Amino acid sequence: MTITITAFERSPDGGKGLARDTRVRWALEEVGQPYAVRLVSFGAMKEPAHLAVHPFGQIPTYEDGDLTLFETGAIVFHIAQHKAGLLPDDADARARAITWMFAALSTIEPPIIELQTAKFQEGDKPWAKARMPLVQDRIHDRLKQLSARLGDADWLDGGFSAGDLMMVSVLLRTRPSGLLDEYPNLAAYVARGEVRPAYQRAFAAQYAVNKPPAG
Ligand code: GTB
Repeated sequence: MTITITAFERSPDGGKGLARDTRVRWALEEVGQPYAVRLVSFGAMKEPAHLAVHPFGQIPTYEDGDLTLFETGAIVFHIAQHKAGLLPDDADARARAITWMFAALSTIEPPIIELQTAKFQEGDKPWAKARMPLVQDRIHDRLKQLSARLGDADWLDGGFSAGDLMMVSVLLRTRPSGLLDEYPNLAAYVARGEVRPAYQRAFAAQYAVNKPPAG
């Protein structure tokens, strides 16, 4: 049975790999699982056929036979649970890696998304400029704490895991803002994730779809 994920027909980021299908592609590449991609337009995402797969009309989704999943946390966790390579065998280490997945999604990602919302959806509001430092401070608080925890380690808890895959994916979203450059160990951590062959393959696959038209 072929595993099929969904992705933007054309990502607004022009191939920077910031849309969330990249983290699912990366997980599939890490475990050596081939997959197919169904591209969906913004319009099609809100149509009944896609809403039946994703109740919120978003990408990515994951289909494997009768199993349909949405939410990247659930998808990456499912892949990591069923294929070797993303979670340690030791039960405690496994639980800690899963904890980092949750930390990435529920503690680090929200303020990062808030910054993007403040810039792109609320940037023209009269209060936008005054609010921006607050939004940036909330990201700095979290990045400072994460940077202190990572220290000079390569990965968050021993070897590379699904926790790192998710954390690097989330941190990558700060790149356009330049915020990450203020934390050299986090910037190096993200770079270590990006040079992994599995990430490179995932990035190349989404870039092939989303790269800006030539000329
Ligand atoms: N919590 C869900 C998950 O983790 O799966 C969030 C899914 C989600 O936000 N999907 C976005 C989507 O489908 C795409 S990734 N949006 C369309 C909609 O809601 O109508 C978010 C995203 C979009 C674009 C960029 N970009 O251009 O840089 C980056 C990230």
